[in-house]
Amino acid sequence: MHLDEDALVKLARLPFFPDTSRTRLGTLVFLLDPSKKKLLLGLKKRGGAKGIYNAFGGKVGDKIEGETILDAAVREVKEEVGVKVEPSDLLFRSAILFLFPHLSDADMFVYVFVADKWSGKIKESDEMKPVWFDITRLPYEKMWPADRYWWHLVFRPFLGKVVFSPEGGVLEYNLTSLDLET
Ligand code: 6OG
Repeated sequence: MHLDEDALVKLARLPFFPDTSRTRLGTLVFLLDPSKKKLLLGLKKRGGAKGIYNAFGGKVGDKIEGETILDAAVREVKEEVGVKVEPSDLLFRSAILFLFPHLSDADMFVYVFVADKWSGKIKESDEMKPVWFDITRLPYEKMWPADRYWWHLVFRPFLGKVVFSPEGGVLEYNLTSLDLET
């Protein structure tokens, strides 16, 4: 199911949609090959998450004030891996609240999308080295520590909450199915 911006905003009625004055909004886009057996992840080349594989994305409104969630997702995929995804080809799947209670400015509410269509050629950027992985063999030891609990659910919509410890481990997590038809 494809969701427009209105539908994304309706998520605000869910139980733990965060206070956006304190919590940044982010995006993550999983690119899936046409056989749906391989997933493209990017190896982060710089910043705090250097050496970590992740889907493509970033903070909403970080570079362009007032941009929408979908615009931000499209922009980050282009910047990080060089391809153009049409907003209508972004399949909204899940939303996850990442909480860092020991830090004052790190909480993020991330909208997760899957796309299996794009135009242009996948290429490495200054920020990310793209690598295809068999979806049954993702490099969990080099991913964010909570990813192993939730990533496979991106094909079944859910609302997630993950609380991280000061040491970077997962203190607790909670995943609730999302009924996107309502
Ligand atoms: P910057 O704009 O700060 O990164 N992101 C996470 N991704 C995963 N898989 N797990 C997390 O657990 C994450 N926290 C943030 C969302 C923002 C990007 O990083 C993602 C954005 O795509 C804590 O470089």
